[in-house]
Amino acid sequence: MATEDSVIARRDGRAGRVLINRPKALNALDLPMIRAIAAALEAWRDDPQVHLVMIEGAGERAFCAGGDIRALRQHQLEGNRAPADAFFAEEYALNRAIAEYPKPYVALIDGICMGGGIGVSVHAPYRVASEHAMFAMPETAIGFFPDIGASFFLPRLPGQVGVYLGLTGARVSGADAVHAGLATHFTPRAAMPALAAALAEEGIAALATHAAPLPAFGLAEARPAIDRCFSAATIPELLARLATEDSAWARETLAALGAVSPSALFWTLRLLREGVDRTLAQCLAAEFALTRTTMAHPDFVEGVRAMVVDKDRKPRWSPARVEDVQAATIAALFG
Ligand code: QUE
Repeated sequence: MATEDSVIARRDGRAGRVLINRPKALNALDLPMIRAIAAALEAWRDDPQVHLVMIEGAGERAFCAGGDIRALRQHQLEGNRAPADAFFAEEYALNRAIAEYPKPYVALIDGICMGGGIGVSVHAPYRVASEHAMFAMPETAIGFFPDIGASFFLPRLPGQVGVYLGLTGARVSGADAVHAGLATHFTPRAAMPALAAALAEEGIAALATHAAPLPAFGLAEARPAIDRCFSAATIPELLARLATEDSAWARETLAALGAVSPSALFWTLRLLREGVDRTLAQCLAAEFALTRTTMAHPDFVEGVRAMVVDKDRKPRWSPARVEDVQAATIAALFG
């Protein structure tokens, strides 16, 4: 059955190994895949032969590019809420199970890691990124919001870096992911198979012996401006602060924020600020509630159309301008 092949779970020495195996779809997660990963973790929880868990993506391009958002858009268009409820409930339960897993869990990230891919890695204690890793939380570009526990982990990254990443969808290299706190170790692609073999043979101690020197933080120069601008209380204030910065980074960042859903900027900033005082479980519950209201906003269907379905990259947001987003409309989405 295809759903069995899309996740391969096997024991290798001291390790339980999960391979996310849908490389043609950049290993994007659907509900059967989420169930298969959850089932493997459950089976290994009390298996004395399994001392740690490893998770990898098949192929050279992606660890995991997110969720099967195209199918969720189609169900939304048909007025069928049940598939999204099931998908997000089980995806977020898996995110939490990973955070609370009683054995070491190591994600080997050697390619694209976005959205749901971050969800099956960032909550674990060990996230190894290669020079081919590319991290992003790009959901504002599809009229959605950074979910999978992002309202817990983004506000806990250094300064305002997480808020910057969550609003802009900016891409982060493997080395920068370590500096930013999304990853914990930097290991080149060429050393990944040896690391996996050593983890299977020796256990978690092998992590320390396969690291490479970490390149400098690509965002170091922008860090003061990130903290100055992304600490703003509102989106208009944030944009006004960026406009006073005279740098290529500020101009690129304004352009990035100008392309995503204006409404998504508002609901994402509110969600991320509220996450500061919440537990992971509380964040996931708030995110689940927000999936129901934001998916019914026209920007979700339009954003997925423009970025994932038609790929014209020309979404027609409603409203189209930040100035026209109504505070009451955003507040209503939070119930
Ligand atoms: C923004 C996003 C996503 C995206 C593109 C964006 C996203 C997502 C996918 C995606 C990737 C691979 C697939 C697929 C969907 O693309 O969240 O079906 O095979 O899951 O610009 O947030």
